[in-house]
Amino acid sequence: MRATIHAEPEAVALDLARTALIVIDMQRDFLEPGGFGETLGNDVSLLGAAVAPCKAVLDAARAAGLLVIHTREGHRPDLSDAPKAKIERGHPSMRIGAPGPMGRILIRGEPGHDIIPELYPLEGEPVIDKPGKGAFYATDLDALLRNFGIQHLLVCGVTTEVCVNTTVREANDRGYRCVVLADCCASYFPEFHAIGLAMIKAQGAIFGWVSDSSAALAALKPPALRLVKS
Ligand code: C5J
Repeated sequence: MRATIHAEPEAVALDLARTALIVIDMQRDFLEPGGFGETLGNDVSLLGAAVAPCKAVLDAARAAGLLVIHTREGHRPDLSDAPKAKIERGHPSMRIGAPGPMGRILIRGEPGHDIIPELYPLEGEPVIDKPGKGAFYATDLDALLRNFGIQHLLVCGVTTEVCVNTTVREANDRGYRCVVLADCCASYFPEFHAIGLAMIKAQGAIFGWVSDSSAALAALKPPALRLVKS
């Protein structure tokens, strides 16, 4: 099924059978108090605005039969996949691997590492565990997308300027066309959110396109409903 999504700098034609929704790092460690995001001194409540729009798009993507992929940033319990340079970076209140209120910070299998209940993956939806900021680095995401014949990605998640931006750049270099849904993404820094989106769509969509949840919902509606005014 074909659809057009309104986006900047221009609308994008989608083949929905070749379009996946990717939800990046909507984990308790980033969105809830006591996790990795808060250890870095951030106000994690700022990410909450993305949850409802993201949930609406997730529900619509599932109803439209899109491939839905979730990612989680985190490390093995023995930290063998965590570069020292990452663990030692900055002056967080707790470092990666330290015991926090939601378990060890950014460690796979711990409560804080898991996806928030509102956006929890359904049985069968692929979850990509990634050690880095980009979802293609040291994962099988590219193989999975190619095997499903995916050409377009609708992108949601946190944070806009870090894992969303890095993943979109990686995807773009691999030939995927990314449409980032602005209100389904968030940052601890509203100005970085804005500039992160501006960078993606600048210069004629240098890395990708920027749209929003209402445009995505319109594009994902069954064709018979698209003509009906709401
Ligand atoms: C960060 C992410 N900000 N998911 N991770 O460290 O954006």
